[in-house]
Amino acid sequence: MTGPVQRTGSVQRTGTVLLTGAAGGVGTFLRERLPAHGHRLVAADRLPVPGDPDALRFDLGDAEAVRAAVRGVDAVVHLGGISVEDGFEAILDANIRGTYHLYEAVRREGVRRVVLASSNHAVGFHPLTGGTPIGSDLPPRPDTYYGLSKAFGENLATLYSDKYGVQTVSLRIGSCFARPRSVRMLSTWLSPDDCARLVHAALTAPDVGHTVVNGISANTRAWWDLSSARALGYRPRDDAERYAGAVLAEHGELDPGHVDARLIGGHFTETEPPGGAAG
Ligand code: NAI
Ligand code: 15L
Repeated sequence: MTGPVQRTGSVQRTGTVLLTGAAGGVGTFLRERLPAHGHRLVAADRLPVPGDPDALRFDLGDAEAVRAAVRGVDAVVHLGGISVEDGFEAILDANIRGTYHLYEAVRREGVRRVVLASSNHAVGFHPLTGGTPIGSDLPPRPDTYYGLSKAFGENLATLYSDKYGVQTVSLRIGSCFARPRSVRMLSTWLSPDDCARLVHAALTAPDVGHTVVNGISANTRAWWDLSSARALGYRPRDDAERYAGAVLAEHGELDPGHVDARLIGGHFTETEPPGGAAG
């Protein structure tokens, strides 16, 4: 292939896509949905991937295994790593070294496109702006070592784009679960179907360089501006509001002084790593 996109009839195909973190929550949503968007997946995780005996199994700390996994693929969707706060050493190994190994492998094997799972926690200490939509151009302000590792991933993507021409779309994902679990998630929810739409847009948009986009559904209570994601072709169809009655009946409205109503990262800003920083 000469670029990340091939057109076959009305379906845009990106060829073979390596999906790291395929055994996890988002990985499972995408394994179920991306093939319908025209993508052929190779699943990978350090754990067995349920229902996929052909999935690759390796730790992102193993640079040679990572390189072998990307050999011959057309793009990578990189979800693998620790997805919540943890001790610094654990985050360093899985998220920082692991993402470095991924980019080195991609560069050396000539893979042109990465879709990188970043997070709202890369910018979690920014205040909520009370009505003004928050763009995807916020500078890093991590709320945890986890968020710091996501800011690292975004910076690494910029370096590999500028220096080596590896293209990346970094997704600052809000909360991707089957349904919103809290009042905060009425704003931050990314539905599984919209997640697949967003990843498809990120895989197929031309000439992205390194583009950072916010990743949520078309939520009535959204804080985030989706214009950069829409510019890639993302058209969200879901809205967390359909769950608002049930969520509010369970949790009640947020007090304006609650951290989930004041800061992008919400309660992550008050989260300590288990066992202390070196845990
Ligand atoms: P998850 O924790 O369910 O899945 C992560 C997967 O990565 C797991 O299957 C795990 O086995 C694998 N993994 C962890 N360390 C690894 C290593 N060293 N080597 C190989 N595989 C390893 O997380 P989830 O929710 O599916 O999130 C996927 C990605 O999206 C993560 O990078 C997460 O940080 C990011 N994200 C998720 C959000 C969400 O709401 N689910 C929000 C923002 C970002
Ligand atoms: C994340 O980055 C986490 O991976 C996920 O578990 C959620 O906590 C999400 O952010 C969120 O902010 O709701």
